[in-house]
Amino acid sequence: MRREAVRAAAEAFVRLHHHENPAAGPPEPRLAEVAEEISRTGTYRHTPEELEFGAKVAWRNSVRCIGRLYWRSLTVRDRRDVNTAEEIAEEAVRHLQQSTNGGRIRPYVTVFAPDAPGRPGPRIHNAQLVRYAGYSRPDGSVLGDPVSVELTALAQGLGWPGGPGTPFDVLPLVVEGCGEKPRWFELPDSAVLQVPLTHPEFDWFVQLGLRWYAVPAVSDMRLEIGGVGYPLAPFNGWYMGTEIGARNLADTARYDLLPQIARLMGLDVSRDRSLWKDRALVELNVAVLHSFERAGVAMSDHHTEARRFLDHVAREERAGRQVGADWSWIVPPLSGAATPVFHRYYDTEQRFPAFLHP
Ligand code: HEM
Ligand code: NRG
Repeated sequence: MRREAVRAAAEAFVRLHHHENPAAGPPEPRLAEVAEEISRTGTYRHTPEELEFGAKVAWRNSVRCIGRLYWRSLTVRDRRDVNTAEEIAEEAVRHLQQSTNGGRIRPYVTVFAPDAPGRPGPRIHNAQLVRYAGYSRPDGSVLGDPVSVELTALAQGLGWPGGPGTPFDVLPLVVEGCGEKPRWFELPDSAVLQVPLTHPEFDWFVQLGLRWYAVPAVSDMRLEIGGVGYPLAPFNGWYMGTEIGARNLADTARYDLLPQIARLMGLDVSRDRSLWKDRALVELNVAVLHSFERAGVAMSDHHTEARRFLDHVAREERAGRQVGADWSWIVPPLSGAATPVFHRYYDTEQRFPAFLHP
């Protein structure tokens, strides 16, 4: 970012922070301090209060996120002074352990060193802290999660020997410290809570051997606050069931399980009109919600989360703020029109601070 752009973004952010937090006093003294630091160094250091406020507002501004009602409850782990791959991996493990909280998942973000002029911050190459490997086979098929084929090959190229060879092998973290080469780190079992999937009525379901991890922790988005970029700021909340049941396990480009489940249900898979895909989808989603509940792991359903989102929009409007939202991401991939978020349109403007795809 050019110095002029940093200055403008910093000013807008400092003003927003003081506007929403009157206890911080008038913005002028801080504006002068930040302007001086930018002139001298090309960037500036956020106070811990600014970092916490900036991360919360970045969540609040995430137009694709239906879970924003609780944006104030985000816990911000300030790890801006952590730079080496070893320490980053340790902190990522602690992030998972603390946010998992035995199944009572809490929203967390860990913020690592920012990009500075001539000195890019650290990176984790994984899209999420926990994901399953996807091994390409010679016949072109994939063992595991096809979305992870690239990362799996990268880890193997760095010397990762591979997991036990199940469809659900947890990937190692591939960490690139500031100015270091990428290295891999195995996640300890104590950091990866997983839920085996069962169905409340179909006894055969357990034999599919399906499972999913408890905590979605996105690690490939850049946190942008007031002209400062944090390339590594993994965040998590809890899952909405459809993310797993209607996408990860169902998409043809992912685990593609609908044909197998429909056959086990005894449905006619030779005709689209039997609605075998729809019926299998519903039962897979029933299994996901049932299994997480039984395991005591936090998860919401799409009807509840959609209602909460509209509560959030109403609450924000009462506070004088417009909520940006991307309809195609907010509407759940199952029973869209049976949820209230389907039946309206949204302001689509991207506001800052923000989580962005690099
Ligand atoms: C996206 C739910 C917490 C930031 C999403 C999506 C869902 C969701 C369903 C769409 C995902 C997809 O279709 O692939 C939730 C729930 C939460 C939660 C139930 C529970 C607390 C958070 C937190 C943050 C966050 C804590 C950040 C601090 C985002 C962002 C995206 C997103 C940036 C877009 C991801 C992308 O572009 O790939 N969320 N979320 N969410 N959420 Fe949330
Ligand atoms: N759909 C992805 C996860 C994306 C983020 N979803 C959340 N975020 N719930 C998947 O793994 O299925 N969160 O921070 O809670």
